[in-house]
Amino acid sequence: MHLDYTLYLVTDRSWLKGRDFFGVVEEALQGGVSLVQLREKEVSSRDFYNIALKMKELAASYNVPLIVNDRLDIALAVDAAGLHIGQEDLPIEVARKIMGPGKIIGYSVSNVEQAVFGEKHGADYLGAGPVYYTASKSDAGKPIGVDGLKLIKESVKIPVVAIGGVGLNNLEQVKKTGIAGVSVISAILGSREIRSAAREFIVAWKK
Ligand code: TZP
Ligand code: MG
Repeated sequence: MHLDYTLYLVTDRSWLKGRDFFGVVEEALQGGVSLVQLREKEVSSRDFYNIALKMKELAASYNVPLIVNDRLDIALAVDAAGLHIGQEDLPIEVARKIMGPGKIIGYSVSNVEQAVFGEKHGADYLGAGPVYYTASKSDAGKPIGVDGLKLIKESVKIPVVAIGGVGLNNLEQVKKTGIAGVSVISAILGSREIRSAAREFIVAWKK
């Protein structure tokens, strides 16, 4: 399955500040987000399932696929396009075996060794970072910088998406590394104008 990684929104409800979750994501979709990852760290399985089902339908109405963070069972239960896993989650080949060949598996990496490992074990794309400092993930680790991102990008053939502190202020530098797209939480969800924030990313990416 081919995915458009240009503007990959990762959800985080702590940025909502009272706004409606689906309303906010819909605005981001209207602004041009090309892929959505549902990332829930503190909900019950039932709630995760219900949210995922609704999010998948919402994204689908904009022709955007849904990727589920970490929870393979939820990804399968709602027939999401794929699953995103990190270094502490299920091994890629185990996830692949259960998900099947038709699903997308994304893998979080911070260095070349992990990137090469991920590609070798069947990941479809890599989320590389944190590129810059981020307040959105407490255990994100030390920023790898644009140089670290470039090394990762050059070490694999599969698409690489930059994550961590990516914003309009640094998009140009990040894009120069040849990556497939950017993965963003706060630069979109922390914005007061969600739709225009997303749109500005798309415009800047196309420049
Ligand atoms: N993984 C690495 S950094 C990060 C995740 C989930 C957080 C990205 O959030 P932001 O707000 O775009 O820096
Ligand atoms: Mg994880």
